[in-house]
Amino acid sequence: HNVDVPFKKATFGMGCFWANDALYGAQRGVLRTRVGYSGGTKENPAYKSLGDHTEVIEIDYDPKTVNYEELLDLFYAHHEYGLTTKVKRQYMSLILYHDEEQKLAAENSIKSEEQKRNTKLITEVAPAGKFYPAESYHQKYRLQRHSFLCDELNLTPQLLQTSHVAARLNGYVAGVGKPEELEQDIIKLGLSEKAAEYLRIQYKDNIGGTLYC
Ligand code: MHO
Repeated sequence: HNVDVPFKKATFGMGCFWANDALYGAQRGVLRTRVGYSGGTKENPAYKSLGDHTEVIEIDYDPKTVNYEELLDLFYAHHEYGLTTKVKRQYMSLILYHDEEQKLAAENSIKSEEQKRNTKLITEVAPAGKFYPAESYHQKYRLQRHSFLCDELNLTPQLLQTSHVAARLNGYVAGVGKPEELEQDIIKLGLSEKAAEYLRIQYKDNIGGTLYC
């Protein structure tokens, strides 16, 4: 479940976090993901009482394998409600940066996206503050629809937020990721033949489909 390499964090709000958990989980260089609430001031928010927080995904990534700019490209390519129409804070377009380098990259990316699209974006940029993990049933939401896989992996509530293999599989069951990386992961993650076969079928069924609910 664990991959022990140096990592950086990235935090994004881009609509319902179920989709984004799957989107990022199966990307090259993404080690772990978890969804939660951040960007606001309310203490101990919950799904039913978010206050001024936003649904965000927190990504642990290996900067040697994927860079922040690539994660930003995905950010702009996958917004549930688009990038120009204002939505409620729960689903707002939000980049929470973890250092000055990310801040600069985020600000530059907005400028260049605005030029490319010839329109103003609603995306906001702010420093990453306290992150409140969402309730367990929101973590790896797509994967949790497949109890066979969750049982195979012995997933616990803790592992839903920290497991490398859970992050990857949560993407693959939703049809995200490249087929050759799926095959590499099946070997690297040591999946059983039965789990591998199951995963391939889910992946094929969902590839190219919408990630949103
Ligand atoms: N459309 C989903 C959104 C869930 S999400 C975690 C629902 O209404 O349940 O915001």
